[in-house]
Amino acid sequence: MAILEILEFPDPRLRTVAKPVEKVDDELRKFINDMLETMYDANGIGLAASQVDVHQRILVIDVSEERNEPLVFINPEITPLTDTLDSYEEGCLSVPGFYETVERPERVHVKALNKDGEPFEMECEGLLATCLQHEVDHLDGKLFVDHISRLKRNRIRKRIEKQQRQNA
Ligand code: GNR
Ligand code: NI
Repeated sequence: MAILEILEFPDPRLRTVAKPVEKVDDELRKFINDMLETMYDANGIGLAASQVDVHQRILVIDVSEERNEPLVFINPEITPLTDTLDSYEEGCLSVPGFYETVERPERVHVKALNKDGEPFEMECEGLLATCLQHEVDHLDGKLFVDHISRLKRNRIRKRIEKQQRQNA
């Protein structure tokens, strides 16, 4: 197991559109275990492969209290189930320290492969639906800050760039 480095906004690599996984094998499962370890270590409720600079359509989520219900989605396809939007104060491990309200469909259907490469489908709502859409955005090279005003986004970018300069 290994803890992977998480890319931070405005790193252009976060804008890469991830490619579908072609084969679910032991090597991929090892990477998925590293993603889960990285997500738990960072206290995140989700992580997309894009955030660790692997541009394949893989994401992991755990929205349980006890942090013992890992969900793995490979090649996820989501469809909104309602026009009703839900607002959540979103954060992102790639935009550390910033939280903004984002509206997204409150219920979605998802079809994906599990870690054994088997297809499954489920309906999601609440925080799970929000997190899933946030992670699929990452696979498409999008970040939650793309859903807020340009003014707010630029302000966040400048503050993170300043922090990165101080850490360098
Ligand atoms: O840990 C995370 N919390 C969170 C809170 C509200 C909406 C989405 C998220 S996902 C985020 C982890 C992350 O950056 N995943 O890409
Ligand atoms: Ni994120």
